Amino acid sequence: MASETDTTRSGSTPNGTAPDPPEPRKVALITGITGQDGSYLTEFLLNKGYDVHGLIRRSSNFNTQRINHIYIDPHNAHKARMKLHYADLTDASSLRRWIDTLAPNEVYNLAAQSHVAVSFEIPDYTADVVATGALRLLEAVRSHIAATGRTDIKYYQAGSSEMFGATPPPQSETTPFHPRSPYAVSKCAAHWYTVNYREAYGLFACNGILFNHESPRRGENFVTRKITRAVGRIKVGLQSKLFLGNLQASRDWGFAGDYVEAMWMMLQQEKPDDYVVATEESHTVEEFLEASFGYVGLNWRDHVLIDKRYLRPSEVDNLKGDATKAKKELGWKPKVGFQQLVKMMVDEDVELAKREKVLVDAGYMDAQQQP
Ligand code: NDP
Ligand code: GDR
Repeated sequence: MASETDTTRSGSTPNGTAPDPPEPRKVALITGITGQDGSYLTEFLLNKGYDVHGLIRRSSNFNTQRINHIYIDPHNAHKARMKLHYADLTDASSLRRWIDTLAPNEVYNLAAQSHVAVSFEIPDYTADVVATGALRLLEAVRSHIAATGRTDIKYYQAGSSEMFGATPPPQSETTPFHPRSPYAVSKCAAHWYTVNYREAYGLFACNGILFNHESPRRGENFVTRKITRAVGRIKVGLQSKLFLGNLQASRDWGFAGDYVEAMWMMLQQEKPDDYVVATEESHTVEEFLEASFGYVGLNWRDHVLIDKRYLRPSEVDNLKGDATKAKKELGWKPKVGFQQLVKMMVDEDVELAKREKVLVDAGYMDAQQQP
């Protein structure tokens, strides 16, 4: 994390002249800061010396678990480099207010109803947050620029490989979109809003078209984490069955920690542009099962059952990115490969399951319950 002393340096230079005033810290504003990517991006930007502001939505439960480790109590606010504010992508006034108040240099729009299957259940809410939400935020940035004359604001839009949908791999920036869910259609709209604000108003706005990226912080109802959570719990005896849907879908799975770096890199370029970010390697859900159960000496076939509830009305069969442009122009490349990702997730989830087991054995938790 950036040192506090950075802004409190004083004194004169060896030749007696007054030192240059310290560079003001860059300010980043992140929507979706409580999500998987928001937490990694926050850590990354704090390490780069940014002040980070995050927009969080009101919840009846605490929703800051992924960033608690970097949160500093407001009573010690002078030490805090990350601050949280209430807003919602469905509330334009809150977005405009925080853009005006915080005057960020970089805006990362990561907030979304990000679950593809759930988007079939709540399609218009998904569109409101994912598509119109992006438009509201772009409009807040545009009107802030119009009111202040600032030229130093950059915008990142969290685009998705789901936009390619039914178009066969390899998928690159020039591959046509063929979205297969309300979520993916909404991401296409957000993509084109971003392009339009770049063309119409000269906004420095980039679309990252990111393929699936996972981590131990991945939401537990995405397939990789659902599997590694089950592996951990089966290994320690808290669970025996795992219900899944389509095992033949193929995804290009990378590590979220690598992918947030690409987001930042896009905003450091001279010109705004759109980039595919991917490992260029694809695996089926079944291969993920083999790798994760096999890693702890289990056979997935003894535990996995198919539940039709997890099949989607229209599926995306095969995603595999071509990240040539990001590699060439950004100098980005993934550091964590498939097997390493699986091991990282399984290791953490076995440890988590062991802690749960202690609570279950002591009678503080039901085996069915998850903390
Ligand atoms: P998560 O689902 O982990 O996080 C989503 C975030 O959005 C959470 O902070 C959530 O808040 C917030 N959010 C949801 N609805 C609203 C709303 N109405 N107003 C404000 N905030 C809201 O997603 P990821 O971190 O995995 O993904 C980040 C972004 O990247 C998303 O836009 C996703 O669609 C996109 N993406 C993700 C990929 C991946 O593989 N992870 C690949 C490609 C794109 P809360 O914590 O309160 O729920
Ligand atoms: P995805 O991720 O839809 O690619 O979207 P998810 O992990 O949900 O599904 C991947 C594949 O696994 C199949 N699958 C199951 N999926 C879930 N969630 N639960 C199951 O039980 C199950 N069984 C099989 C799915 O059918 C699918 O084919 C993610 C999200 O992070 C999006 O926000 C992001 O834009 C894309 O990745 C890129």
